[in-house]
Amino acid sequence: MSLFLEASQRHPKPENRKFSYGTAGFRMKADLLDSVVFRVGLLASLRSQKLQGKTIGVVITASHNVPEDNGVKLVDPMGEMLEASWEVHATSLANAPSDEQLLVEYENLISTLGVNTEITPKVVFARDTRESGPALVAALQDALAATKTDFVDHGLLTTPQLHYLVRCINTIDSEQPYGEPTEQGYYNKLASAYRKLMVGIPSNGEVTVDCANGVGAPKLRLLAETVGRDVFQCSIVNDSVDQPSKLNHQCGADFVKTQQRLPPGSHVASLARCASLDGDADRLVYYFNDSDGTFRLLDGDKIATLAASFIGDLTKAAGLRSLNIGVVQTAYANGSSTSYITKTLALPVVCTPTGVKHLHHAALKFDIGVYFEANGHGTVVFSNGALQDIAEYVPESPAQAAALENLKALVDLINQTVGDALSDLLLVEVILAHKRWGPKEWDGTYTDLPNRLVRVEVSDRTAFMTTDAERRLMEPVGVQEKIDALVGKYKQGRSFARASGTEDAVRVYSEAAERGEAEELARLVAEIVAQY
Ligand code: G16
Repeated sequence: MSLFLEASQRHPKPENRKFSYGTAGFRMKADLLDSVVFRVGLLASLRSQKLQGKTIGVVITASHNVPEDNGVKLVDPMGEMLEASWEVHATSLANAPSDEQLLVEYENLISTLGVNTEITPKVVFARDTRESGPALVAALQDALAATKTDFVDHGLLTTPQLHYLVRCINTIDSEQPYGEPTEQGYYNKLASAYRKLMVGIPSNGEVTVDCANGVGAPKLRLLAETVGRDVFQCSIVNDSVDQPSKLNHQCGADFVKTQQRLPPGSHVASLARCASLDGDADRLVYYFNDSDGTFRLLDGDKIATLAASFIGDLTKAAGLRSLNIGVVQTAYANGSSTSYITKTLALPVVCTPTGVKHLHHAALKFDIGVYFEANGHGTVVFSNGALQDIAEYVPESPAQAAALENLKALVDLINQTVGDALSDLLLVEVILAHKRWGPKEWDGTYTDLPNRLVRVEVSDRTAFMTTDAERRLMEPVGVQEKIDALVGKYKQGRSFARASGTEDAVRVYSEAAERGEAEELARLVAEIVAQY
């Protein structure tokens, strides 16, 4: 074990720091992450051995966060987020105070989890464009070398591309291979599905895509080339990946969603479709300027409703009426979207805590589960039963056959492992083209209640404990009662506060019947929160 200790000594844990595996892995200032990434590498290797040598993924990214931050998360064999029960192991390894204690923790995990250390572990990894990425990759490689892990460095990829690769690698010899395990294989799969869905459908013209100056820019360019300009035209903006300080700065999906305005410097005609990705291209929001110059946001809720209604229509048209479709949202979902789904689309809605890991699992309970966070992170998952029904169904008419072919192509177009901005972009483009809708028609499906999301800095965000899918605070004691008293004063008022799992802050969300009231409610709840 001297190899282990020697390697660990090169990655000392900062003193007096407590790390925890949050909404999307570990995320913080990049200069605090070296030991954490090293230890995540150790856990990735153990997880692979525990799962009989299946390939585990590691992504080094801080997604929507500021350029100085970075993060690391693990990807399970089917391309899903790390199983929740292993998050505590990640946290305990990350917090072992010394190299010797780290070794003790590591060996404890081997024995308590019954890990067979004879198995050669396999790990693949990738990173986003942050300046701190290469040094953190070196820390990860150190751990993988110390544990004699077979690994492949995939360099720069979007987070969902790495999820895709992990699933492809682990299913290559199975009955349901997910695809070719290469980056080009990813583009080919999406492009071929998109082209099938666009046969005979006039293209909707150009979409402008703000890539947050992140990894999504070069990857979208490659995807667009593979799809072909005859069916997919996009204008890529905010693509300065060579200037790391510009990442997510005044642009990107998080900026547009929270500021509810165009990225400064945008020059787009009214009613032109615009979209923004985030720093690792796992979130997507759409928006446009109305003819009177008003900014209109088409966020994750609008993408979910668009996808759910289209898939619902398609399954019916194909004759697959028995497939149950459901939508999964979080507390951030606009109240109008939830009413629209339940009343107009007549589909069930489930609410989970924030974090794709929670939504994904809830979505798997439906035959077809559509899950999106309002911030634009989401996808659609098809159960094995649904996939089988779609594969085996014998259409009874040419119309059913055509709908069935489209449904099959849709299954391939959607990255079912995790929310994927590039795949979701093509999905939205296909649906709008099929419906012959511009952004205004899409926006007109329902009207969002005015809302506001505020970030509040507090001395200790861990003091904020929630219940009821994060809609109510249990601690600090008494805060929820104060929020309730305020909310009661506003027509259609709703507000909640929860600690962020990716930033050192508490988020406050509010909505109300009038814009001014939603703003005021958010400000007053933020004032309450800031006192703690
Ligand atoms: C991550 C998670 C999302 C979550 C977001 C914000 O997104 O993957 O599920 O909505 O963080 O989480 P929180 O409010 O806890 O900070 P991303 O795009 O940053 O990876």
